[in-house]
Amino acid sequence: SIDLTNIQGDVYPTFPKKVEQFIFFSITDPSVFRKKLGKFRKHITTAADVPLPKDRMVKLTQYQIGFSSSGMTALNIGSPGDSELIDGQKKGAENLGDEPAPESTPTNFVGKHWSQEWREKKIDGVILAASESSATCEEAAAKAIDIFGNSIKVEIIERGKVRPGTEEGHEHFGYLDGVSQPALKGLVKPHAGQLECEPGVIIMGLKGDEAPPFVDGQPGTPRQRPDWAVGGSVMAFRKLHQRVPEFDKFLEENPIQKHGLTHEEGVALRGARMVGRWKSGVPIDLSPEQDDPDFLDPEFINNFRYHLPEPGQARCPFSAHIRKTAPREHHDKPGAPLKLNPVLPHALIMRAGIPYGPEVTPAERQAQKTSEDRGLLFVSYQSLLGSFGFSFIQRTWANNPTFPPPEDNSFDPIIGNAKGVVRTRVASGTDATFTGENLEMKEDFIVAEGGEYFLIPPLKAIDRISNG
Ligand code: N7H
Repeated sequence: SIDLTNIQGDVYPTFPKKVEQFIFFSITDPSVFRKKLGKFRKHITTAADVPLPKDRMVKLTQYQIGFSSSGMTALNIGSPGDSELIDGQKKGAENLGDEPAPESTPTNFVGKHWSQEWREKKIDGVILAASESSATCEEAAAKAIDIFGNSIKVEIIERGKVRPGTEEGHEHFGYLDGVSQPALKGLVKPHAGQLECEPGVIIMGLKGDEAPPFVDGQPGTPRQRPDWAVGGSVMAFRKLHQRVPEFDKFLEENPIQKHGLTHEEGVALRGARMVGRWKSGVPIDLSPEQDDPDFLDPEFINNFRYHLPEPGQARCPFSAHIRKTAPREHHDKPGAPLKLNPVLPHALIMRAGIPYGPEVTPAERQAQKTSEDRGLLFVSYQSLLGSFGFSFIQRTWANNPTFPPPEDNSFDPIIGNAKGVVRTRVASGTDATFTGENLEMKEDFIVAEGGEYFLIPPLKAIDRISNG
């Protein structure tokens, strides 16, 4: 059986939250820090403490803590075996496709859109404080900082907040987020069609924490983890700036023109075909022509596999964001055998991000140009980054114009990065009526302003670190 008291709670089942602070810190005194961590331990919200979906709106404050590669070194934690975690995201950002700044060199990559603080600050760890209001979250964050006292220096604080009113739960482009999340076998009873994986895909050392090669029906090779790492996970954090007025302008200028569609309907359909879902969350694979609220039901909303009635892209483009990042079951031709199926259940991530920044202002809407910083504080959890977690999905799927087969010329129109090398990204298939389509996107709608990878240790390892 799985010891839920040993797993931090934003990893699984993820924190219910309206407001969240990410407190990025450096460790100034490791031995004092260890003692303070021992005090903080009782405040950490474990998987056993997080309320289940039916009463997720209860008022509570939740905490989680993690360490970057430099923090792991400062505390002598040892390595759980993840080279991308050890290298850190600054070094890995080039491979994620971030555009290089002019001062970037072959040995020192600098992301063009990375903010000054994310370029320069030394980040050893992160404390997550999540709550139901800004006031309680500020209080919770201050309390955590107070517990660690002078043993840490707060380097960066990122503040996330759900969007207001009926936009709650929607990211800044307007699409409902958090609709599809993998059900961990043995822990979660899946809804119809919900993607499932072994818990070890997300949590280290559990069943399914395996290395390739993956052969259909055969288990992979179990990864060798040190005992202390069992129950841990890796958090990928990315501050992703979203250019909302520019995204809206692009849709306005590129409505799908089909007989019987008004301009607004053509705009909505183009956006839905770029994402793979309507703004409501309804998948276009189930409802390709219009946003149909009948599908807004947990037993329908994820019950699709992209191959009915046939596996082409008439219903959902191969390039759609959700099809690029989670191809579900994949056939490339009618009647052809399933492709990728040994890999897909290993390439799932738990997503736990939250929007940041203000609503689009009337002035920005009028100018069709962003002047305020807003976007998504993207968070994902996986047992290993490169194969087959966040960076694998970003690098080899979203940024790869030839994925999924037989795709041959499409970035993920939402998050696909082209390193600034290709100025105009293209996506095909977003207009089902036009087979030779190459939709040109002359600018990126999302750019990374910073980020880091963190080990989220199991509670037993927190005890070991604090006593060490
Ligand atoms: Fe994505 N968006 O608004 O367009 N994402 N995403 N994402 N995303 C999803 O199914 C979005 C990002 C995944 O199981 C939805 O919960 C935005 C990164 C995966 O069917 C929407 C940003 C990566 C899924 C968005 C962003 C992913 C997914 C549909 C950044 C990984 C599940 C709602 C600002 C590298 C797919 C839902 C599945 C869903 C959007 C980032 C991956 C609306 C705005 C960086 C695996």
